[in-house]
Amino acid sequence: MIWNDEYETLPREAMEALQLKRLRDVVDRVYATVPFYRNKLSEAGFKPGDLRKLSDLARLPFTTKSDLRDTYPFGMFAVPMEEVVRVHASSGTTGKPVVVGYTRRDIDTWSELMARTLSCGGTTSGDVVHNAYGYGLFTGGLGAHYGAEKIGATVIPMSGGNTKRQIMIMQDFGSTILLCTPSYALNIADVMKEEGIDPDALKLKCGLFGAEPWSESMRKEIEKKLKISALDIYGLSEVIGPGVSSECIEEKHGLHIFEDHFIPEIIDPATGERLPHGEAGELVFTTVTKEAFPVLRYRTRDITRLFPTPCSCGRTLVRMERISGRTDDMLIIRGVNVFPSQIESVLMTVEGVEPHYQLIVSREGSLDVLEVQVEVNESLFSDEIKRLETLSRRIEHDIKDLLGVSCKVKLVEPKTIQRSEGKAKRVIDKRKI
Ligand code: DLL
Repeated sequence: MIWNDEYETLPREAMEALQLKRLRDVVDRVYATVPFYRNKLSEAGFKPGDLRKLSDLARLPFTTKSDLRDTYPFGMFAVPMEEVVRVHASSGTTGKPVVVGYTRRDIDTWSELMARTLSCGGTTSGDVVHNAYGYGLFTGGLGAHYGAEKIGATVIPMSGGNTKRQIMIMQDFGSTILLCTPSYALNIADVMKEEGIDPDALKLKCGLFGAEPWSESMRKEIEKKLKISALDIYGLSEVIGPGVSSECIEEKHGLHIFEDHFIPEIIDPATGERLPHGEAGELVFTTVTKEAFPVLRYRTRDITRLFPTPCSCGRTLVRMERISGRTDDMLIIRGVNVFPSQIESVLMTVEGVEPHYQLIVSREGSLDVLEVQVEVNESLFSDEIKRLETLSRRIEHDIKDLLGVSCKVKLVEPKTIQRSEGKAKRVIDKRKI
């Protein structure tokens, strides 16, 4: 099912003409309103009007997460605050989040894009959409919510957590579409099994899963355990949130990018050179319709490749392969983006803790588990066990406070964590996805 026939099936030439028109418009707008972009564009010798063809995009400078940090919180907004009706935020590399803003029109655009995404999974006004993405600063909950309402479906705004209750509501309310992270979908399936609930007792048909990496084998497992079709959906706060690209139920092969709003490029992360279709590299997006928070050539750090092969669903939108990794050290733990540097910033506020630590991530059942091992100095380590335990609890609490993820802190003897001979290996990720 295609939500917006006109734009999702545009012939290539018409799509490129539309992209060029919109790209010129956004470059003019940010040049006029965002000092960061005016400076960056001027440094690159670029003036509004210089953009003649779509390929000129490759001459524009990149934008990175650290640019967003430097302009925290609202420095990248292209409209006055009176026009901003909503903000969301995602993890930055330090203690401060990245803040993104939306005008009323941006919220409409986002709702349209999420309506498209949900339609990729066959959602109609007759469906009951069980939305277990987190509501709050995270873009998942509210983004999906507005899209489902736009379709006219019945939305259950569950947010995450309390799995047994989620299952009860799904049974009682007759949920047909499930929205959550893929690992949470597996968790729901496991709890259903423990509770002796047969998936046939539910009306679920399809799930739209994203916000973290997953694999084909996880798809198969979710589909088998919940007896549904499982689709991959992708997005990031800096670009809009979910609603950037989505698989279609017809092929479940690659995610269609909503190119009339976001122009994708793949670059070599080392050189910044643009790579041709088919080659894997870092995904870069330019938003061409957003008003409050447009980004030019934003480096997502996500690795994928693009392929323009026609799709049997009828969409002409280019597809991206599922995300295969990242170029930085960001981890996603239970759907929350975590940078090792954020944990380090908490550890370094604690007296007696040494700057040697390691994060061990594993999966128990379908749940991510994070253990933080950190060295403490000799005098602290020889202290009473009780004091050490109190200290561990305090660090666990501070990490939870800052990042919103629970972890287990293990204080270890000086010199037990392996020293690096180059780049420190801060993370041991034992998850098999
Ligand atoms: O995770 C938006 C979202 C919400 C997408 C709900 C899909 C569903 P952020 O919190 O800003 O936004 O995190 C964005 O999550 O750069 C990827 O590294 C990762 N990510 C998102 N979707 C996928 C996916 C939301 N389908 C970061 N596969 C992105 C792999 C994903 N990684």
